[in-house]
Amino acid sequence: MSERRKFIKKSILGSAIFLPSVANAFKNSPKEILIGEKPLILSTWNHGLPANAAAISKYKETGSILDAMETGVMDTELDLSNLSVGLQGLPDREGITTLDASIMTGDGSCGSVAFVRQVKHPISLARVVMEKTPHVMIVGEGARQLAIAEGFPIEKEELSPNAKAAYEKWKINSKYKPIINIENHDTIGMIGIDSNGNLAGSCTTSGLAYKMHGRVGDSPIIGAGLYVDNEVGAATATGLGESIIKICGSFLIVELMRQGRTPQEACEEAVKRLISKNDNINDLQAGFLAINKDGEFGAYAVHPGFNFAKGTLSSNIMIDSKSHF
Ligand code: SD4
Repeated sequence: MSERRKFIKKSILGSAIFLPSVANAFKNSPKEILIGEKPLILSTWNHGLPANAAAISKYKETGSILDAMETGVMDTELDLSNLSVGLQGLPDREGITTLDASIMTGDGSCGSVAFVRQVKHPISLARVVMEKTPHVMIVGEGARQLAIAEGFPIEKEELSPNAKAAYEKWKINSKYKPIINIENHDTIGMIGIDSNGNLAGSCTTSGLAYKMHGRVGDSPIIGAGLYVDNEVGAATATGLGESIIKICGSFLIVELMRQGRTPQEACEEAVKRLISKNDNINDLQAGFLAINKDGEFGAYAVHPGFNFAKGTLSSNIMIDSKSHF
């Protein structure tokens, strides 16, 4: 570790309170190494703030970073103003809302569900897959059946008023050009480290608006939307799932950190890779968050506009991510 890194680490970790200059340092100097306190929780977009608050309060209650990751994103799954997470999310082109979610802990345990209908908390169903089945991923009707067997309430299949209005509008032209650009996104990816250095993460979404029925994005794909390894760190993704799956985005970031890159450098390298593998780059947005086992963190996106919430026991703030363009 360089003397400068050691110094930053010492001076920030030495202080129990959050230094506001960290947010500015991030804005002004993307290559800067950012040190977070432990526990530290990062989550994507503005809804990350209430999600972090829910996660932190759960962590204080149970001391479990896994519980925190589940409870945190459950808050977003219930947020009626969010059109990309939970049953109130925008539907596919048939008018049906289908959900994807994944959860993972640093020992390699993971679970996910995809293309699931009528389940309010797909993240909790993903946790059931991880903890109660010998499988990693269960999809579609099988996932719904698992939810029923586990006593999850099955919701009536109807669009929220906001989603219905948006879908009716879309149907007028019903152009099949599903995109996630700098305006339409909202998936929540959350990663966290506890005070002992154990990592976990969660990711949940209704996916791409007006997608083909059955389309699954990166969020429930372990290694694409989420990856966690206690030996190294954790990463999560948001944005156009197809572009993220192509580069195994979250796994790539964790492996780059394993090779010695900082979280920030690893996120930047993943964005570069994503840009090199996708030619529709002007039309797509994608962003990554990463934490390493020392509590250093990073974020980077293809286009401007990506932000994330950073929560500790004593603070919860939004930070603007740097971007390639
Ligand atoms: C997907 N990655 O299904 C998700 C969508 C997303 O912000 O992240 N939106 O492709």
